[in-house]
Amino acid sequence: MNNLAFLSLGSNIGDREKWLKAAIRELKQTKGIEIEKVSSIYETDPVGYTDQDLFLNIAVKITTSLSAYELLTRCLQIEERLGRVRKFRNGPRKIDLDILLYNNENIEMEDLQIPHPRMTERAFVLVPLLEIDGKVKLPEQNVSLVDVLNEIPDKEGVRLWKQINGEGGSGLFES
Ligand code: PH2
Ligand code: MG
Ligand code: MG
Repeated sequence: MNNLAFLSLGSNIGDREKWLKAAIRELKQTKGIEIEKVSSIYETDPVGYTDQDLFLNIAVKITTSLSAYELLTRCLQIEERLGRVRKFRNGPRKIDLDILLYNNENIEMEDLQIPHPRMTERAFVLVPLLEIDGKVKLPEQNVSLVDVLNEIPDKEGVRLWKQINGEGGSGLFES
């Protein structure tokens, strides 16, 4: 498990917590993925397309032997397995798994960009991410993501919904 990655998960359809838990379970069951840390759950106002229900968002820290592209493929498989239907961009979804960071790499492929190109504009990504690692940085940049978050105007759209209950591990999502 020699690669470190951070993921952002979101859901705003049906039993949102159930979809997040199911996605964590699928990640855990993946050979080559070890869950290191899961954030508290935040309830967040929709960003981009605003005429939809509130989201639950979390961040997850993993170590993995998968390449970034294999990890993307696995994330998309999990979305599919959990029955995600894609209607339109930024629209409602049962479950979304996005790769935020993969080691310190910059990856520019047609269907995979790392760091996630919109992560620095989104408080619903940065608040949970910084909860699990307050020192995380963008590759080759010496800017603190805490400072980036402080510049974002919509932070009040991100509210703690269920606090992590344990030390380390995946707290809320154990068993
Ligand atoms: N995901 C989007 C678009 N807008 N808004 C919130 N609050 N949470 C999300 O996960 C989200 C969003 C596209 O993936
Ligand atoms: Mg997304
Ligand atoms: Mg996505």
